[in-house]
Amino acid sequence: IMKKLVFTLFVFVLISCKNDKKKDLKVENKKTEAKQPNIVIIYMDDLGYGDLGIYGAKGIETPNIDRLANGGVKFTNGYATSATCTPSRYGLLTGVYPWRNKDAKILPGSAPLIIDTTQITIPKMLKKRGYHTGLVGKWHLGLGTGIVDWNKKVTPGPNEVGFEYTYIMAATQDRVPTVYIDNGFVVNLDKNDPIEINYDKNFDGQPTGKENPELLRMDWHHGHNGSIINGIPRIGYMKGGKSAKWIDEDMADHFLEKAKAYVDAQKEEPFFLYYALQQPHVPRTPHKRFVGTSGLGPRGDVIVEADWIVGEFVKTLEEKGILENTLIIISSDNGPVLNDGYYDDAIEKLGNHDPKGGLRGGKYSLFDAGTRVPFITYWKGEIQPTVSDALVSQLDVLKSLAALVDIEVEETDSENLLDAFLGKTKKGRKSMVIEATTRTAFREGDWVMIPPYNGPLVEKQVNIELGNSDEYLLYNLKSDKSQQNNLAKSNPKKLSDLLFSFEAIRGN
Ligand code: NG6
Ligand code: CA
Repeated sequence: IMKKLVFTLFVFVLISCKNDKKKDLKVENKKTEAKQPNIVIIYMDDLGYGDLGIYGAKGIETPNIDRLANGGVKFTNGYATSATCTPSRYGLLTGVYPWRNKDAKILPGSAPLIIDTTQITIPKMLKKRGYHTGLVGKWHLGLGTGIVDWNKKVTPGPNEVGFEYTYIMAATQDRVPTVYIDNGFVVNLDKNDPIEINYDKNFDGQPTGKENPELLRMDWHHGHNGSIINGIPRIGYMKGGKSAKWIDEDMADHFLEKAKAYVDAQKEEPFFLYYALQQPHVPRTPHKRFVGTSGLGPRGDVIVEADWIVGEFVKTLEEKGILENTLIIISSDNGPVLNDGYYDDAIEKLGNHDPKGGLRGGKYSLFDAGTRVPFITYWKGEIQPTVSDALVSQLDVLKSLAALVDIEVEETDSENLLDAFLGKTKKGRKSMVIEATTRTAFREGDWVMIPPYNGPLVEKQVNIELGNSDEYLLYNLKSDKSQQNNLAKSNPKKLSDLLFSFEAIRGN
């Protein structure tokens, strides 16, 4: 009897263990299923570390983005990979340092695609996990393979590196062609008025900013004296395509409409949307609803406009009942610039606002304001609000999203910082290389080291300190946020430590 009893007990224990395991497995499965939120990256253009209310802006109100930051993680050490647009976007989407790609420099509107179509990208990776992938807004990573015929399907482009739906501007608001491109096709193009683009010389008889100042409603300060479109002189020359040209003031609303429609169209699958806003890049052309809303002139007004756009977009997610199931990441491609080539009162009306948020430098600079940018993650109900000083780079979005949706990706420069992005830890990466116009520097912990570079101390036209110097620069960003005290001489040990780690990555 005893033997029988022990045996029954044994069988009972075995069965209940098995059941428990089954239960665990179920929970596991559920967990993986649940971890497929929609993912939206809202990427601003030239928005400085200090340009949002939540980051200390003065005279610019950004209640909608502030609300997301207050309900999510506001990073104080969040970085773009580069101090200009193309390289930063390359780093964000591929997880690869842009200085590894010699073509990752500010591109003309006619440049070929610089992402290899065999390379891993965020949308490609998410597609493998069943996501639908969309892109609305600024591209600036090149299109085609050399000479683009804008009157035919423009390819390869974003659709060939992972995006299933794309509605873009090719490069920047100040570069031709000034048209929208819908999945490779120029929108509203009249076949009888074909588009021609040239970045070297003008087309006969076409007015330019240089030769026809009487036709301008916005004056150029430097560069930007090519074709005149909507009274604004641009970089490069464009002929034809009259019916396809965008209206600058409507661009924000236009992209918003497309972004909302994209979200609306997504029914079954989770989606990834890369929503790349054009503000506050030049030319700054707020819709008339926003003119004068900041008191800082067009630069402030377009930031207010962008904030409104973000609010409307989030409202759409709310109305569709999917805000709780959407991870939103907001950041900027590089630091701020005031006069980036047009007279638009950005300097005159600045008041006591500091777009750099107390940092040194700006767009184009190796000093911190070049690459340290607003960085916010928000996921209603999932992320507990916090301010995080974790060191995070846009490079890390790729690997972290891979971890979120539970997919293996090949090694890149990206690190899995998912817990930091979800506000669960304040531990970020240990170090990273930063880049500005092909020059590189190195941050490790609170320290940053900038090697010597030839070149002007200040880029006069934009009035920004570039970080060039004939000696090594070493700063402790914790005690010296504005990089005033060069400690290279007084702390040679730190300098050589950083140099050693830097060279190990940079390989020179
Ligand atoms: C520069 C432009 C600047 C801006 C920048 C790209 C001149 C003189 N300056 O060459 O206005 O367009 O390129 O900005 O042309 S970015 O944010 O896309 O990198
Ligand atoms: Ca930019």
